[in-house]
Amino acid sequence: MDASKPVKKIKDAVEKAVTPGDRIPGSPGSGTPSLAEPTTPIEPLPPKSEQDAPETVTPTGAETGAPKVSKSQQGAYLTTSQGARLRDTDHSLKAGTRGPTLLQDHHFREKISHFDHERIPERVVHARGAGAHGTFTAYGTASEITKAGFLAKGKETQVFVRFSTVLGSRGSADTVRDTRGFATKFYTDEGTFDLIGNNIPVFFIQDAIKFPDIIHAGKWHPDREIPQAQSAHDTFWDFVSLHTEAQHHTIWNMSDRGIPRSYRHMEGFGVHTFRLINEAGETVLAKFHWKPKLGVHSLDWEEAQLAGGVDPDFHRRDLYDSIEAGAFPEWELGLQVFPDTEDETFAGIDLLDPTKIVPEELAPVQPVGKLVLNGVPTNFHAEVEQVAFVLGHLPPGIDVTNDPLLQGRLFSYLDTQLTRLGGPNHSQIPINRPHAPVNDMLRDGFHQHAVHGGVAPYRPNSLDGGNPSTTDTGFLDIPVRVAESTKVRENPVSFDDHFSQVRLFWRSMSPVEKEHIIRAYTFELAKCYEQAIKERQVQCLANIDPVLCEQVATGLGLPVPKPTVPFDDAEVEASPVLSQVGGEWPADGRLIGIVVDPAAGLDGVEEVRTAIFAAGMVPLVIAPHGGVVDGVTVQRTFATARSIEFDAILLAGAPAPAPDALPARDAKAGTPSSPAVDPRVTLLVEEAWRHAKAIGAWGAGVTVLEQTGIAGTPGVVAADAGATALTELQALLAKHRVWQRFPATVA
Ligand code: HDE
Repeated sequence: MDASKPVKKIKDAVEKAVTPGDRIPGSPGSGTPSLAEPTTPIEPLPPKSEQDAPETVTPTGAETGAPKVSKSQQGAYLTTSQGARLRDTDHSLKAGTRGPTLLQDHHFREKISHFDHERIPERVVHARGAGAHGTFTAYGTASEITKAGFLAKGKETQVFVRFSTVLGSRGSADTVRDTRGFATKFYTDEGTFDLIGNNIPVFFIQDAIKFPDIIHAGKWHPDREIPQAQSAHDTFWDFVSLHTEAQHHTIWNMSDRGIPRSYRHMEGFGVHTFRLINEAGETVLAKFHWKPKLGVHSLDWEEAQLAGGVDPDFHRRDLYDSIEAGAFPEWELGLQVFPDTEDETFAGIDLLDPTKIVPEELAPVQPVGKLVLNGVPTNFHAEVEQVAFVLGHLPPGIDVTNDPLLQGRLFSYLDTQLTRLGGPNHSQIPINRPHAPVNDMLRDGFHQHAVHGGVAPYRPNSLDGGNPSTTDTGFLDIPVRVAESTKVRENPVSFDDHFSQVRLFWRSMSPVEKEHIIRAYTFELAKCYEQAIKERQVQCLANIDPVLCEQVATGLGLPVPKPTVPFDDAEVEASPVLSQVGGEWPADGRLIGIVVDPAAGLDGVEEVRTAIFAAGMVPLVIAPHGGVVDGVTVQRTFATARSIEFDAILLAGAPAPAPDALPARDAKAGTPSSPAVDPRVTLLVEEAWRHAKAIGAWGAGVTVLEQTGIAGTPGVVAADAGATALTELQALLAKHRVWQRFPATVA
């Protein structure tokens, strides 16, 4: 990261965010006259055709360039959709001031009717999401194995990425326990490449035909449409306990991977094995991985639940705030590469089985390029809602394998857009337009935007000069031999192993991560009503690990069953790279809350803020009330600050209870008490401590540590000066959490 620029941008963004009035002409202190409406007419909008002209590429042409800039709301005069200027848009046309509205009011009808149709169907899965623009730059390291041009050394390609949860509706909370989608559209010169992955490297099912089953089980119950965005209910556990190939994906969901800290802190996986081909016609098999620059980090479960209520947009906000602040999210794209052997296995692992990983210790992930997200959407609907990822969008050099899950997805993604985006011309929507020249012979249909010339959209033709023609440099379906076989509805025998890699995952976890997994299973199953379902899942756990099974069964008050699938310990090794604990990572964009006490003054606070900005992080000052205190702008008040927002807390004072604080109670006496520190500050600190966050204090702030009883515990820093407290806090943040604070009852 460029050392100076992002810091300044972060600072600017924070300053802007705290005084939004400054950005609104006419608001107090903005320096502009107070106006209800703009009075200086600016140039009227250009004709609609020009407003809509694709500045990137035409549906049939090759003009690439800067992304289209919307001109909405910039012209002086309000018009109808047809460009007729309007005198009034606030009153409908009526038969007298007290009379009924007239059907004749065409402006009213256009306005209301368009509004009535503003929504489109949400995605059948992955409905809730957020998207961003960025650039992918290739290292050139993949050029020997694939001829895909966007992977050639130094090549820069524009991308659009959409992150999502799977189960919830569009308005559901970001921080639920779920798989996350990580879909990337590369606008390559050779045609669009959509890499549609998840943050979990395996899937619930091995065959696409079962997708409706797992999704019907995971989504809400059909009678009452509850629960929303949850796997903690009977139908989900009914399915995964009966359908044991789902157990691998399920343990990833129950681990901390199911509740990411942010989209910036997630890995991404293409899941399936793909086949790559180089210029010489040689092929390899490969799996795609995204590795985040900031490491893989998660929320604490209680923190995730609180965030669901306090800030349901937690992940969206983090993505957009970090981009606007200049702390651009970054990932490296990497490949695991395997020889293209006839049996399509590697180290005994069937590469066509999407419920299996290949441990990175056996096949290291080789970096092939870098993704930087540096642009927020201009319009959520136009871009994030209308982006259509389609698995068959492949450039020359990348092809599919016979993975039966992948094969089914090749149908579903194109098909679903017909309903969602209303017809077959969704590739002409600006966000979906390829940046490569398009010269197809697809014609007509709903929402056709192109005015195609010519008379012969067919081949062969002589009337349009025989154009367009095909070329040997085009997309190549790699001529893989398909074994002579009989039509069957069966899986290969190798797909029958449903437990060895679940055991591998469990054994790769650190004690604290195992503890979290135990708690997650216990929580989710305790939310089920059917005893038989709980027992069946506990039986599955017996086939994964005796300690896991025993602890969950105890938590549920159930007997501990014996395994029914034999353990072959020799085959099961750990993959340490799967653990999130250990290692140190950049803390870019982390949020540090600074609690101040205006009554005692803000000594040292400004210096600490400057040092936090300089470290690429974001300080947010928390005070009893808003405004400016001792020259320092307050960003959060005790009423608006909740622990979930902050990665660490610094206490610069010990503020006494403010008048608007809820009365605290002396728990033993049951009577109101008069605490020395505002109870909202105490709650903030207690929650941050419980969620294993770093906490520092200096000066009077140290007394808060004492009063909450956390002084001297791991990850709690009492210092003489703010600078010292911050330095120690930074060292703790690099490890993400103060892991020692979580109880570790399993080895
Ligand atoms: Fe998807 N999936 N999926 N999926 N999927 C969709 O396509 C489907 C699967 C993934 O941000 C849908 O445009 C089937 C695996 C992401 O717009 C739909 C099967 C993986 C997104 C669909 C799978 C994914 C989707 C719904 C089993 C990880 C969000 C809306 C064969 C590798 C894309 C849409 C976005 C979305 C079908 C399994 C990832 C219905 C049939 C495995 C990230 O087409």
